[in-house]
Amino acid sequence: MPYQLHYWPTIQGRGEFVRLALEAAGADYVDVARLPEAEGGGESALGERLGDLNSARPAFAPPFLVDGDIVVGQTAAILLYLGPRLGLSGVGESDGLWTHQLQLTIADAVAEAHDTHHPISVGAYYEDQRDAAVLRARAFRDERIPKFLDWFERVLQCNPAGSLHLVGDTLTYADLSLFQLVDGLRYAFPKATARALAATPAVEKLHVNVRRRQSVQAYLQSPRRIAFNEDGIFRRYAELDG
Ligand SMILES: N[C@@H](CCC(=O)N[C@@H](CS)C(=O)NCC(=O)O)C(=O)O
Repeated sequence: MPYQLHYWPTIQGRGEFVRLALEAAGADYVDVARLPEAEGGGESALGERLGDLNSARPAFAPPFLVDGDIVVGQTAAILLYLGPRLGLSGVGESDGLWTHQLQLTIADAVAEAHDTHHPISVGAYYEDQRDAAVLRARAFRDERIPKFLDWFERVLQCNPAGSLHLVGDTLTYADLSLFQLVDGLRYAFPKATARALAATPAVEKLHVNVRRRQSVQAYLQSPRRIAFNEDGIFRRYAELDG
């Protein structure tokens, strides 16, 4: 039975962290909402599933993963579940826990990146909160991007198995997610991210190396990879970069 990923069909968003893990591992999965409506896909199917009153353990928001009887929501929890099954969470409990912590930190950074364009309300238009967004983005660029990337640089440099991976000496979903975080930051804040990456060479190298992996490269070049756009989490608004 293929894994079923349920996520918005037109954005990378948080679903991309799950897509990358499934793709990098060559897992059998269906991106359900991207199927035609006639085949049970589309946004309406996603909404129906979220609103299913028969579910005793409903997901709060996409992404969520269905694997037989199991339904897992929350990006970091989905990856915690998939990690050992896909061979992407290192070796043993300690590596698994560390990989999960790294993912939760990436989730923090993703939430902050989102809040640069929606600092007042998730439900209001960007244009109606642009002034606050400009202030929020400045602080994110000047303080938070360097702080997050510096911390990941330190983790890479301190890894006893070498600075090519965050955990041990093999690929984990944390490496894939850091790749995606850097990719998103580079899209949304090209100038600020270039400055931060100049001081974090191991992070930059990880980004290059993950992109070069055969399965990742094949995915990125496929129609399954949705391009960044201004409906997703990482949005390019010239007034927010600098
Ligand atoms: N903490 C959750 C956040 C999930 C989330 O915010 N999903 C967004 C799309 S990326 C959504 O559709 N949210 C709808 C809502 O919060 O009402 C996760 O990491 O999965």
